[in-house]
Amino acid sequence: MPIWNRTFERMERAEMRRLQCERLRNTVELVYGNVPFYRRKFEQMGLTPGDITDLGDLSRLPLTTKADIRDGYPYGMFAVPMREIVRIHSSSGVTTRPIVVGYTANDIMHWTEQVARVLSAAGVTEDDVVQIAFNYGLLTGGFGMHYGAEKLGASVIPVSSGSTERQIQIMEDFQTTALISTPSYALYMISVMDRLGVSPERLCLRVGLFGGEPMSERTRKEIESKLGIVATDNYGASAVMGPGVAGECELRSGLHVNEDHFLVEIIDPETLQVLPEGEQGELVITTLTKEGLPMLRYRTRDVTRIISEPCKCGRTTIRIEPVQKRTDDMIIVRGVNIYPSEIERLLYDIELVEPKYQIVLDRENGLDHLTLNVELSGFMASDQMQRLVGLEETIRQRVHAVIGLTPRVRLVEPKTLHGVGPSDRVVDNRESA
Ligand code: DLL
Repeated sequence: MPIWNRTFERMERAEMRRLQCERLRNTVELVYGNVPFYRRKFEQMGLTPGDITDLGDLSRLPLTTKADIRDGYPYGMFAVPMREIVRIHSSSGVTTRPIVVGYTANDIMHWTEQVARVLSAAGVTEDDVVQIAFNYGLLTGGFGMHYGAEKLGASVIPVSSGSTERQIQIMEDFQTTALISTPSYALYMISVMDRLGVSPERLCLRVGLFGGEPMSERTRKEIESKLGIVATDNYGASAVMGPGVAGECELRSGLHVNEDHFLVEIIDPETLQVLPEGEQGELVITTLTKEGLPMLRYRTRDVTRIISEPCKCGRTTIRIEPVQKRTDDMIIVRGVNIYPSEIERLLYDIELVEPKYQIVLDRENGLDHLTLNVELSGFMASDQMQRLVGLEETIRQRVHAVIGLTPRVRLVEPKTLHGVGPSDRVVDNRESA
C-alpha cells in the first residue's frame, strides 16, 4: 500500500512530538502577537507564549469555540494582513454569521498536501478518475478535495453537487473510478441509479471517499454493496482547514490524523478537562501550521476516541474513531450544518405560531427530508384554510432563507408540542429508514 508522504506519515513518535512542540510554540507566538482575541485570553489567564515549552503545556492554553470565531466576523481572528490571504471560504449560515476562513499561499499548499495524503491512504492513485461531488463554492469540500486530487495526479472531474442524473451519466461515460461526496449523497445517487436502471456493473467505480457528515457502518455497507466499491471515511472541519484533517487507510480501522499539522486532544465536554488516552469525548484540535486562521484548542463538538496503537498499514500517526455524534445539537442534513436554535429564532418573528417546534428527519429514496412541526398559537377553524396554507409557505420560505433547505412544514394544534424538550427536539429516523 503506497504512503504519500513517508517522512511525515511514518515519522518516529518522538520526532513527531518534537516537531509538534516546535510548531505549537510558533503558533502560540503567532496568535499572541497578531490576534487580539488570543492576546486578551492570555492576559486574562496570566499566560505568556514563553510559558508554553512542551506539549504537556497544551492544556494550559485557552479553548476556542465556534462562537469565538463568529464574534470576530468576518476577519477578526485572522493572524495575517489581508494582503497575505489568497483564498476565503466560509461555513453555511445565512442569517447567523457564518464562520469565515482565510488561507495564505502556504495554507493552501499544506491543505493540498493533507488532502493528497487522505486520498492516497484510501487507495486513490494517479491512475484514478476522481469525480468530486461536493459543492464548489464557499464551503470547503469541493475546492479542498480538488487541489489534493490534482496534486496526487489523478484525473479530476469537478462535477460539484446536484444534477444527479447528469452526474450518473458522467460517471458512466467518463469512467469514473473514485467518487468523493457525502455518504448521504452517495445513497441518493444509488436511488437515482435504481430509478434510471443503471446497474453498478456499467460503471468503473472502485473506491469512494465519504466525509462532511457521519457515515454509520450500516450506510457504509449499503454503499459498498450497492455500488460495488470500497467506502472510506474522511474527516475535517472548516474552522481548522476543511477536508484533509484525518482519513481512513485501506484497512479502515480508524482515521489517520495529519499530526504534523494538527494536534488532537479529547476532553470531557462538561468539565473541559483532558481525558486519559483512549477515552471517548469531544475532539479538540490545535492547528500547527495554519497562518491565515490559526486555532488554539478548537472545540469541534465531535465525539470520538484516539487510537494510538500503530496501524498495520505502516503509518505511525495516531487515529481517531469515526465520528458518529456530537456534543451539541447540530445536525447535518444534505450536507448542510443546521442548529435547531436558528429555526427557533426565526419562529419568534412569525405571527400566529409559537416558537414550539419539532424537527423530524427522514430518508426517502436515499434523500434526506426535514419536516418541521410547528405549534399554532391559537386554534384556527378549517375555514381559515387559506391562512394556514399561507402560514406554512411563509415558514418554508423563511427556513429556506436561513438554512438553505426547504422543509416540509406541518402546523399542529396549540399545546400539542408542549412536552417536547431538548432530548426529542430532533427526531432522526434516517438510519432506521
Ligand atoms: O464538513 C469539511 C469537510 C468537507 C470534511 C468534506 C470532509 C469532507 P464543516 O462544514 O465546517 O466542514 O463541518 C464540520 O462536519 O465538525 C463534523 O461534525 C462534520 N463532519 C465532517 N466530516 C465528518 C465525518 C466540513 N467524516 C463538521 N464524520 C464536523 C462525521 C463529519 N462527521
